Amino acid sequence: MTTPRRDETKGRRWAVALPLFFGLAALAPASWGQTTHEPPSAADRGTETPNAVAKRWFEDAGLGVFVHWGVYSLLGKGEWVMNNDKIPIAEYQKLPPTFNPTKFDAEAWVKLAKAAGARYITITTKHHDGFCMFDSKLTDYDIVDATPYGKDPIKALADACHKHNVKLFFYYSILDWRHPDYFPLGKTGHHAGRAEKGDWRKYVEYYQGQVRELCTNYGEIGGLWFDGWWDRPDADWDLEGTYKLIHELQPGALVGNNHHVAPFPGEDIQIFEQDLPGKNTAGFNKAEATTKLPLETCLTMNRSWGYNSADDHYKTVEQIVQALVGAAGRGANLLLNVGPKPDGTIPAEAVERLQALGQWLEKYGETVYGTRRGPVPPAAWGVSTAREGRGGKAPTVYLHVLDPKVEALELPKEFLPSLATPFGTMTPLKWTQKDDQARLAIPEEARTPIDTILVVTPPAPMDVPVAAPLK
Ligand code: FHN
Repeated sequence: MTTPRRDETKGRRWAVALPLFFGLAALAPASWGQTTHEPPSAADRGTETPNAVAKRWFEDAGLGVFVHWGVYSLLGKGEWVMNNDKIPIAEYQKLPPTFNPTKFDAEAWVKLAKAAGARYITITTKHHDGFCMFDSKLTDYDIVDATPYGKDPIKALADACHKHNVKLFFYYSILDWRHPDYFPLGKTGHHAGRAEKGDWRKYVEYYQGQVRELCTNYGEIGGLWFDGWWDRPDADWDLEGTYKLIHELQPGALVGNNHHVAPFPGEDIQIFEQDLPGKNTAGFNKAEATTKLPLETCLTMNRSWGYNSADDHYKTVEQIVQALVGAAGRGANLLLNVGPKPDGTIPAEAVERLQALGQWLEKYGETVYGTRRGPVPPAAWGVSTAREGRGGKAPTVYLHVLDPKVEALELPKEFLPSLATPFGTMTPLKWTQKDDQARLAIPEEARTPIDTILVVTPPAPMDVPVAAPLK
């Protein structure tokens, strides 16, 4: 999807409007100082490691689509149904022979993700139930060997992603409720009817072997997204070895682990679940947001990850856009989840929302893609994002006012003198200075539903304490 660029209008704004307001002093070139991962200079780009390139790509990406899909989808009660309904392995194993997602269309999924404005897809290759949605030579408990479908949807998705220039990340649960060597058991999976024995080393070998398969059989991938560590936080998972393997096999692949604690060595992104970085309303995120790694918030579109036929608690488009913008203002991508049906189609409610999000991004994408969190910390009124000016030009700050009732913003006086205009207009808004604060008035006619975006080019870079915990 192409994002409209503002560079031409921005140039005009500077050339025509600015001297009228503040004089040429405001044109002082700036090196934008408040991002954690500053874009490298053109000279440095050639020497960047694939890992650094991938991290920068990730930070620029803004939005991903998360897909929770497995044999649990057949029961329409979410991906935890085996554990929640205390279904023993012997019963649960009756699901794969009835799983035949004939309507699965990898190309349609990728096109939908693109239409939503997503730059990547993260899909469950194995969830906690242990069933593999990819062709694994290390087990028969996979979609190719154990279902009438008999094909590898991950391969089809990888091909479609490559074709349409969308990156593909693999969710992989290291927690496994079925594998006989996942022993001792952790906090969950106690009703699976498993024998009270197993060789943990063998289990680690098994999961690492599958990671090797995922890094070898699907061409270039975006990365691995692990989950389930929290089931056995004290176990020896040999994550170091796992991460090394991934980085060796796929130097441009990023490693994330949804363990809910501060990042471990070898991880390339920090993940937050159901909350924006710095928040913990859902109780998962005990760790503070690091400033050292790119961040990502994963979020359900209703209240379930896997398909849940009874869950109609869908977020509104407004809530989803505000989550995306709220994430961007905290330096994070949004990984927005869908739970496809057992036939391989994506629920209509999710399709509608993805399309609407794409329409919003089509118009306002430049205030999200390629930005970093801005110099104004998240506040009750909204957030700021920022992008470095091209060719040494001053940076651009986007103030996202998410509360339409807000009539004015109190900002640091370092914003003065500057031109502030509502996005897509050349109409300057009025600043007044009061003590140490610059007050920016937002008249009613300048406000737009969902997100009033004000574009400001401050006269000089502003140092903000990015290391401070986010509010
Ligand atoms: O238990 C899983 C859950 O099913 C889902 O996959 C989410 C996605 O972030 N992660 C786990 C809980 O942390």
